[in-house]
This record gives sequence, structure tokens and C-alpha cells, in this order.
Amino acid sequence: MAEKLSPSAQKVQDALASLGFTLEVVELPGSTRTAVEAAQAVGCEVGQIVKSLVFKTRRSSQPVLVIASGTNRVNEHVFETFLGEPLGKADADFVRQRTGFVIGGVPPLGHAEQLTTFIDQDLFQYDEIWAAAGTPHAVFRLHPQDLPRMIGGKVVRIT
Ligand code: 5CA
Repeated sequence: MAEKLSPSAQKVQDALASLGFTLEVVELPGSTRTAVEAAQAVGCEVGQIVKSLVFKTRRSSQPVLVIASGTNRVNEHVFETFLGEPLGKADADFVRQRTGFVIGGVPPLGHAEQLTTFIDQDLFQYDEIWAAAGTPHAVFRLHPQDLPRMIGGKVVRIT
């Protein structure tokens, strides 16, 4: 039988279950804190790692979640058109408060509040991808097609 998950990873496993997904959260001995580390830990390409990046709108200070392929760097200007205001960086405290998770473990779902969400179109080139699951050691494997149903959001080019 699988080991008991840590509370933050269990939160993600519960969020998946409550949406009807049978995907399994796994906790690995190696670090999955960054996309490169996560790719090494699970044995996939860095592009197959799902980065769940939190930004903050400059004027209204609202969190925005960008779900990005591990190899892509987000062009923050892309989102101004959609949001009607510029996007800025979020600090670690803001990320923890608004998502309920620490940087390096922020998952695509199960957050403390509903976040405005964008999904990187480049993720859809892969058969399977891996996302963080609440801690810097926890991940789950999914199909890119699962993402829109799991988290909603708009599929866009983020670079
Ligand atoms: N677990 C892996 C992938 S499964 C993961 O969470 N990767 S990540 O890319 O989504 O999360 C790390 C990201 O957190 C970095 O790309 C960076 O954008 C952000 N980050 C790292 N340090 C800080 C910091 N001090 N303040 C704000 N954001 C940070």
C-alpha cells in the first residue's frame, strides 16, 4: 500500500478526487522544486513539467495563475490584453496566502481561492505531463487534455 501523503499533497489528491479524476499524487525522495529537478525525478523532458506560476495584477493586486510548460518563459505582456492591466511579480508570501501552497509545490488546482487562469498551448504537444502536487516532492501525471476540465482557464500562447 502507498505511504501516507503529507497534508499538502493529500489536499491536492482530495481536490483531484472531488473533481472525479483518478490521477495519483506521488511523493518522491528527490526534489521536484523546479521544473528541471522535477523532470529528473520523474524521468521526462523539462517541457513536460507543468509550472504553476502565480503573478499579481499591478493595479488590483489580484492573483493570476499561468500554467506553463517547463521550458517556456512567460511573457507577462501577453496577459495585459486579457486582464486590462499589467501583470507583475508575486512574492513568496502572496503565493502562499492566495494559493495555500509554498513556491516549488504550487499545484494547478486545489487553491485557497479561485484564480484567474491561463494555460500554455505548448503543453498540448505532449501525451503526458507532470504537475506539482502541493509540496516540492509531490507530483502527479496527467494528460494535457485533463487541464481545461480540471482548472478551467484560457488556453493561450504564453511566450
Ligand atoms: N514543482 C515544480 C514543478 S512540478 C514547480 O513548482 N516549478 S515552478 O516553476 O512552478 O515553481 C517555481 C517557480 O516559482 C519559479 O519558476 C519562479 O517563477 C517562482 N519563484 C521561485 N522563487 C520565487 C520567489 N522568491 N518569489 C516569487 N516567485 C518565486
